[in-house]
Amino acid sequence: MAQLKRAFTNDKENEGLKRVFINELKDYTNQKVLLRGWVHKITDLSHVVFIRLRDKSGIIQLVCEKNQIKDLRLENAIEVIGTVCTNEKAPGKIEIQVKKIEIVGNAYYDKLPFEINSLKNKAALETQLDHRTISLRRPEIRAIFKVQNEIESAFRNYLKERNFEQIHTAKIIDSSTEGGSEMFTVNYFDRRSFLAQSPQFYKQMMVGAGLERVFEIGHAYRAELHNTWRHLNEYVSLDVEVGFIKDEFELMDLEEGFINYLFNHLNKVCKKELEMYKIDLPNEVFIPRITLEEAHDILLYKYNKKSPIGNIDSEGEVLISKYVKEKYNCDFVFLTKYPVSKRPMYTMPDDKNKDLTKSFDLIYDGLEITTGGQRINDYQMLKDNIIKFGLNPDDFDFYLETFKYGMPPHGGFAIGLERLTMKILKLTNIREATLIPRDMKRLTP
Ligand code: AMO
Repeated sequence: MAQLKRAFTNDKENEGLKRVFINELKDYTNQKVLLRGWVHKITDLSHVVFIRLRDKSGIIQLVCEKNQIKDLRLENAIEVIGTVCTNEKAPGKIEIQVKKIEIVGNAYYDKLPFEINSLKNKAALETQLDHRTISLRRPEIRAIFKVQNEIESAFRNYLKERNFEQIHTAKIIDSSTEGGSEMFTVNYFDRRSFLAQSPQFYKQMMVGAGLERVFEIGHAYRAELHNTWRHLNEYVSLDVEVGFIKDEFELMDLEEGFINYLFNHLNKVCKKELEMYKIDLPNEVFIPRITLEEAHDILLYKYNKKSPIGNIDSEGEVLISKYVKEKYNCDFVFLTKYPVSKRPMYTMPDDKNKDLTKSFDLIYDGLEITTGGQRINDYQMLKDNIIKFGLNPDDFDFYLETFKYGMPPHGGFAIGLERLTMKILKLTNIREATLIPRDMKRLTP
């Protein structure tokens, strides 16, 4: 281990210096440091050359002499030894007086596919995605994934603080969870299997297994024939399932609590990234809850907008968000009580009206980011419902088994990570919030 550490820091070759990240430099004024990163910009003023060095934490100005930068090109990976100096005129008010620069990663390109160091000349999204690792070098693109990373941390921490436990469930599965034909098939030795559309069954089964409160952060696969700004064929699902609940409103409370926790967290740890995108997140959010029927009425009477039976379409999502923003000054709205006919077979019917379910969607700034609800927890009722949906209970033996052994009232929800990221940063295409997007046309990089 000691040997490994030494090799990693390369102390001997680097005058005994440990690598410092750019965002730590303010603690090293007037000291000699070792920096590593990429050449972001070169400004040659003939008597002196300014280089902007970029690492994962930021950008710093290097002051070099001409002979120190021989053969240096944009995006070379370099190691730099120099002294940290304060300079009122330098961006960030500190700069590095360079003693030595060494190229540790050569550049072999003729021309960069697009500019990395300028906010202007933004290449088309498809070009950026074609060259994903190059586009990610742009600080404003990296910022999206810093925010996404922090969403994930907040989700995990919020739930762990509430006695939830993280699970990882199988993605190669035997049968559909959400219904419909939108599944990818996979050859599984001599059988056909599918890629999971959602960890739905497994998260419920884990509640029944005695874990009671679980969450999963994992990929979900949808073979949907939608090539739109809000659909992916592989996305990250933030899934939650809770045992011993009273009703679906408890789940909405839990999700509302998460949104508040998240916004506070992002306001603390992603200040720079939010500023880059000019985003101002409120510290407190009260999310109105309206039934789907009320939403239909509002859309019809206020906007003359007819909705599909048992749902609202994407135009309806935008209009209902507009209404809630004007009336409650809130970017979110829970729509509740979806009809039985529009929800999967595991959804608990409403206590008062058996045509409705104890389910909900969360709409954020014109886009559905969550579906959730209470589930049927009675074995016989679930089995009957599977038959009512025209399915064969034998296909669901593995799922139904848990329900024979005292399944508590339970429910949960799932949030699409990329959709949430996209909406927080007001991006216009879900692919921008996806590190390696998979859509109907894209299977590389
Ligand atoms: P649903 O199918 O509504 O519900 O999915 C939940 C959330 O996942 C995201 N999402 C998608 N994101 C990008 N591209 C897609 N093609 C895509 N499809 C879904 C959305 C959506 O709101 N098992 C239930 C959840 C539950 O009840 O716990 C389910 O998967 O943000």
